[in-house]
Amino acid sequence: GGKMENRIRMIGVPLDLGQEQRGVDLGPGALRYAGLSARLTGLGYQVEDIGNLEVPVRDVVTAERQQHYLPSIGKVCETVYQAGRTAVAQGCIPVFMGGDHSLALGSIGGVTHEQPTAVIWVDAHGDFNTPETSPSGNIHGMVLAALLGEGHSELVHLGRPGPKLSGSDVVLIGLRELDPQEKVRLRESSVNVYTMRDIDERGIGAIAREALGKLAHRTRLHLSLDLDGLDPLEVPGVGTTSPGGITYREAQLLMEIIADTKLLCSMDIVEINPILDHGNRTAKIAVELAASAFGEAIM
Ligand code: 4U7
Ligand code: MN
Ligand code: MN
Ligand code: MN
Repeated sequence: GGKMENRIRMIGVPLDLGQEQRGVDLGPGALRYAGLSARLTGLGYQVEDIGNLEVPVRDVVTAERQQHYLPSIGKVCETVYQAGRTAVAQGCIPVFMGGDHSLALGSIGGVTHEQPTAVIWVDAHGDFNTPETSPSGNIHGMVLAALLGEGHSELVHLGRPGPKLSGSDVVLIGLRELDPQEKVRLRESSVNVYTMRDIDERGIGAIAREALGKLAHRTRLHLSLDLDGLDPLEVPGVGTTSPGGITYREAQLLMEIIADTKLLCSMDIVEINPILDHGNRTAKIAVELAASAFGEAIM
């Protein structure tokens, strides 16, 4: 591990079952249309797009609605897990194109199968609810908790038994909307948290460097980019908008500082909702950010 591989494998996961709004299942198409593959190829990577993994259409699995689609999300994430595990075993960098954030149960599970991996989780939300603390019951708000071993056992033991991460392997950046009990849980955890207040006070450059310092015990890095971490004024095409987010420029600097480490081994691009977007702007910005994270520099 450690050195950045030269092959990128794009994996579409048109999963919208982790939340209630229609449209996030169109994310992979929006990212392709915005030119993700060509941009990464232009950086010198060998890029392979393996298409979309099979995801049941929500209208077909209506019987699971009361369970918030837990069985189907579990099944999809098993396939995501295997795709991630395989990509890493074959020396590829998997880029998971969501879809909602629940796919990260599979992606992060899979990429940590052989070797531990640190995670930078960019988000307005903590995604740290359990079924007991969640006000919505939506799985996309429970993903990080499940990866750390708490919540639905179908999710906690997905792919391989037990937790996939420890709190100290994770940094959350961009938080500004936590549910009351989620906040308590997060405070009591060992997860490293940088809220919007931290970014406002200290600047994203300082935060990015400190965040990477907290993860220096690992030689592999996964970036889980929930586009709602950015400000909805700049990135309107997301389901759960929260005002006052990371600006485009701040996000660029964060990506560039991540690229400098050369440790980025896998990435999720999630929560893009093209139906709520204006002219595919959100996917275009996501492509710009992915290019920076994988080493594109201005000069
Ligand atoms: B996302 C929420 F209640 N906390 O649990 C919940 F506010 O992956 C939102 O970050 C979760 O977009 C958002 O449903 C999950 C809610
Ligand atoms: Mn979010
Ligand atoms: Mn999220
Ligand atoms: Mn969201």
